[in-house]
Amino acid sequence: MFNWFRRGKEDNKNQESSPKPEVEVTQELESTLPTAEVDPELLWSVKVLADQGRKESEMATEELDWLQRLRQGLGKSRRELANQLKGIVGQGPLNQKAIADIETLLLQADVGVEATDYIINKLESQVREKSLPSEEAFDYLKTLLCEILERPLKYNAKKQFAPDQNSLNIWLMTGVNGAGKTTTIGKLASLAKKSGYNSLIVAADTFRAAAVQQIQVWGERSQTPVIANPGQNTDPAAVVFDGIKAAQSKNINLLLVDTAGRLQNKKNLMEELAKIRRIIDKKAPDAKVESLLVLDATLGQNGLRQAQVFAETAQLTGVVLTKLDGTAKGGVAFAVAQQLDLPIRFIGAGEGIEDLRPFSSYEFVEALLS
Ligand SMILES: Nc1nc2c(ncn2[C@@H]2O[C@H](COP(=O)(O)OP(=O)(O)O)[C@@H](O)[C@H]2O)c(=O)[nH]1
Ligand SMILES: [Mg+2]
Repeated sequence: MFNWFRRGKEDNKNQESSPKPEVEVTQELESTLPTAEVDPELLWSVKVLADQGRKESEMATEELDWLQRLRQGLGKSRRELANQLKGIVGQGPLNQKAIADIETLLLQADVGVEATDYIINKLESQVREKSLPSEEAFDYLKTLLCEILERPLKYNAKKQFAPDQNSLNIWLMTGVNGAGKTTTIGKLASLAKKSGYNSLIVAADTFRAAAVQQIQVWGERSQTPVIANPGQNTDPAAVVFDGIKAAQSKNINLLLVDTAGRLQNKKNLMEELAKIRRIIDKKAPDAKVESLLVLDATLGQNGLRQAQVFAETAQLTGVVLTKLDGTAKGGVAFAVAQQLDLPIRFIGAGEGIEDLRPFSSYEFVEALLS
């Protein structure tokens, strides 16, 4: 079965921001295979999982594949950020000039003013206390970046993000058109199925007939039933109502709700979301509701500005960051955590059904900076 839940030591250590002690597991792998045959990307993936306390025997191929894809996907961001950072930090113990250069670099990488200020202040006070040799400085920087990503979790009850097995979970996907809501629902449905959940998709983006067809295709791909209303421009809240009724009668764990994202008609959109929310609160008062903002990473800070509209009205509980493959704006993840104060729950790095995974700040920072 697919491992949605993160196991072992990471369950306890997940929220600690300091990098985990390194385990010599990679040597184990190296010793079993001739060096020439070991793919460095695979070795990196094994090491990232091992550093989180995972045993090699517990590592699923899917996870190792995903980590490699994540690292490749973040390649552009890494080349922009990591290589230059290493260049600056590698010049010797951190000094004022280096810190100023780091600041410029972080701002260029869409990390955002607030998150950058936080990092720079921390670096400055650390340097005032003691000398920070290159390697130590780089590790400290990684720790700070993890800290930023994990901070929204401190007052956000659920640290491990998976559907509650004992109740109905309703996950609303919100966000502007083109952000990747429908695609994310398809990927989530597939992940849920592999993890043993019973899920149902609700086609509540009823504005365009094509949107309903698109989600039906994802329903077929993920072998997940789709509740939709025939006809165009029907009431999205009514479809959600049908979805809740179906979920309650069919013992469904997870209801994935696709919604419309027309920002041009902001008032209607927000009223629509509010109405969906009222139906849920009334018809499924015991359900665990998550309102996830789907955000296109390629838009960087601009996407964040659009998202403010949803943050104001959609009672958001988390973020799904999509399209991390092939963008140099991976740094926006830090701006999301810092500015929206929301935990990132999943990341998408590709258009395929397998290209979505639960978010791990440690893995993200490693993939971005190693
Ligand atoms: N490269 C890439 N494309 C994505 C990703 N997620 C979604 N897309 C593409 O983005 C486009 C818009 O996605 P869609 O799910 O229709 O967005 P929606 O309007 O928010 O429902 C589609 O062409 C998707 O294939 C991703 O993680 N990576
Ligand atoms: Mg859509």
